[in-house]
Amino acid sequence: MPAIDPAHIPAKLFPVIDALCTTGAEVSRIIARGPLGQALGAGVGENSDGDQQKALDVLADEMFEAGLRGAGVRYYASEEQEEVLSLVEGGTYAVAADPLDGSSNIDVNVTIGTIFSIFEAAGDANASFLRPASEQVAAGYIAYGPQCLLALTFGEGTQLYVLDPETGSFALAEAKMSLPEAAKEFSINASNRRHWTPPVLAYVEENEAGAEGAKGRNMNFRWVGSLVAETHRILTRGGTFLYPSDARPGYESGRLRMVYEVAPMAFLVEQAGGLATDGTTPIMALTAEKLHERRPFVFGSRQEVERITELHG
Ligand code: AFP
Repeated sequence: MPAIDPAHIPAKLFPVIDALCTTGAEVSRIIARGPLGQALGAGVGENSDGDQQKALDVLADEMFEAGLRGAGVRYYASEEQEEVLSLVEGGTYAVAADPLDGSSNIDVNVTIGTIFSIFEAAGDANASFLRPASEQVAAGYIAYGPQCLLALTFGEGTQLYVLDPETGSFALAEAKMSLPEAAKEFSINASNRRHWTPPVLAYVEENEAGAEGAKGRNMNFRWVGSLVAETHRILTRGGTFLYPSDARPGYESGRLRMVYEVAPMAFLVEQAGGLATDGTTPIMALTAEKLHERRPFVFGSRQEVERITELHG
């Protein structure tokens, strides 16, 4: 039995998506065993960007690399690896992934995930990924939460699948996700408030003023620290997410990686009717210049993202 219902997946891409789902289901089983298995949240070193790596970061990376190799993928770019890996000579696709996003949540049983972005392989390894976000042929995330979910786009809407524990296969739950235009919630790491730029501070202050302020309605605040969990909540019931640039050294372009996190999430969000920008410019119009480059990231419900763009002048 395939690891995902093939009905809504382009045939050419099916082996790659099936491999991602097979591996995602295995990762999900490992996560579900938690402390009964290995110490998944144990620190094991640092990646080339200086981020702390947990045991599950490394394990998931190895598992996705092996799965994608088996599916004939040409290039694999991972947030956990410094360079692009050449997997299968002559393969058609190049896959970028954050194999385990939200790793600070591993030990506390909060939703974590895998994010992936697929391009047709180009001339060389780096050129396959350093190109406009609009050239992605597919993108998705797997959320390891109360349910194991897959959100997936091929540029014709965003589909939602659920891993059925009875069959071990991802089954279609929603053929076309639709992100509500208005939002009642916003997400930003508020501990960085003193470092924010004036437009970001202005947006948050508008939300805080709620019904008594210019906005005229109350907004709730949420922050999980796991982009996959945050994106899934916003795709489901609307909201906004901001990881902007701020004044901390090293955060001139925010925290999130263009290739592994920002571009794929932007593709999914826009295909569900939302907007994704770096504060001013649509992410889908941007091109990564370096494999691990960061980008300020603002996405979510259309009206809110438009307001944030307006505040950026
Ligand atoms: P980790 O995987 O290192 O925990 O990073 C998660 C993440 O890339 C993204 O999922 C969160 O939205 C963001 O970082 C959280 O950043 P803060 O630590 O600044 O809250």
